[in-house]
Amino acid sequence: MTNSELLKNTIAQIFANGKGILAMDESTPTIDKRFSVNGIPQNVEMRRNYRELLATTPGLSESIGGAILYDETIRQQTSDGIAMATMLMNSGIIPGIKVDMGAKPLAGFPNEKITEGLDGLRERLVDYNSMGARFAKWRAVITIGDGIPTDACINANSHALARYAALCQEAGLVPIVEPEVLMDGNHSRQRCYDVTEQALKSLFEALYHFRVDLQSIILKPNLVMAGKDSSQKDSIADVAKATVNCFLSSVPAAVPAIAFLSGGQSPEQASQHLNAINKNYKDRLPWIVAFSFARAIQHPCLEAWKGQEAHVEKAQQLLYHRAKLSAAARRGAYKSAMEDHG
Ligand code: 5MM
Repeated sequence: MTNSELLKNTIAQIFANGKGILAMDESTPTIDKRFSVNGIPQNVEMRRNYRELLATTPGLSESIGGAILYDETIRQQTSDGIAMATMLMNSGIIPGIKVDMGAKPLAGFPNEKITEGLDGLRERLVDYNSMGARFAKWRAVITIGDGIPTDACINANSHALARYAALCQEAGLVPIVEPEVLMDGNHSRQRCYDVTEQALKSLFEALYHFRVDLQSIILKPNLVMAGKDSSQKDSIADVAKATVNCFLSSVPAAVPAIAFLSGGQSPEQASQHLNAINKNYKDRLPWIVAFSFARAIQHPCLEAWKGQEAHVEKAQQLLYHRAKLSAAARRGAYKSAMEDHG
């Protein structure tokens, strides 16, 4: 199999039969913050227990075709001594890995960030490949505020995403490219539309310049919606329409799949929005439109677990259910009545 066939084959497996991606790649500060909110001790063993709970959820592979791991997790084993990536692979879920080193302040540009991690990435990708990872993820963070984002911030992040993606393809790993326009702020839906469109156009220009094969990437973007502190209340139909229009004008049809992040929406909202896009615009979309949710799949599960062994079964049932609903939304078959059967 050529490298290009390998990458396309990985994408086909991840999204086969209406499946999507579970993002379980929170960095240590992020997962510790989520643990702290739920009164869960923040240490390496609890993080391992939680990631084992996620990876061993019975039936998860009915809805999840790929799971993104964090560096600490891919080096850990289940309590039966099986490497976490092998555990996932054995249950029919392709393991992936977050390879960026986080979003850091962009010098000279207050309140803006640049994602770091390109130094030594070629060597790290070889390591991750040998640990079983078949795809990777890099997240750029774009903030909307007074006078921001600047062109400099958007273009610097696009440049980094493109260099990362080229290195991944060279190493035989599918790059997930994630330019996230944050929901934080009181901006309007139109402002989110404009910034998302600019970020996507900048990204695809950079991917072109760095000779990235667009047929072998996965795009992980935000939805187009008003900021979470905005007085504008978006309807589900408004968000679906704005998102589809924005993406049709900025994402080439060569891209095989778009897998949305959830970005702080409630699990129900994330399902409703994805469902409306697939249900109402199916015939106009040249790409698979799926999900790569972290919070919108994990939230009820983490709340139920509370770090206690006695709650593992219930927590896994909730994870299974939320993954099922996300996959239903990918098919445009989600209905709010399904929420009751968790
Ligand atoms: C935007 O975050 C990604 C998707 O998660 P949500 O569906 O909750 O928005 C997520 O994969 C994120 O990139 C990872 O959790 C890593 O984030 P940190 O902040 O830990 O680097």
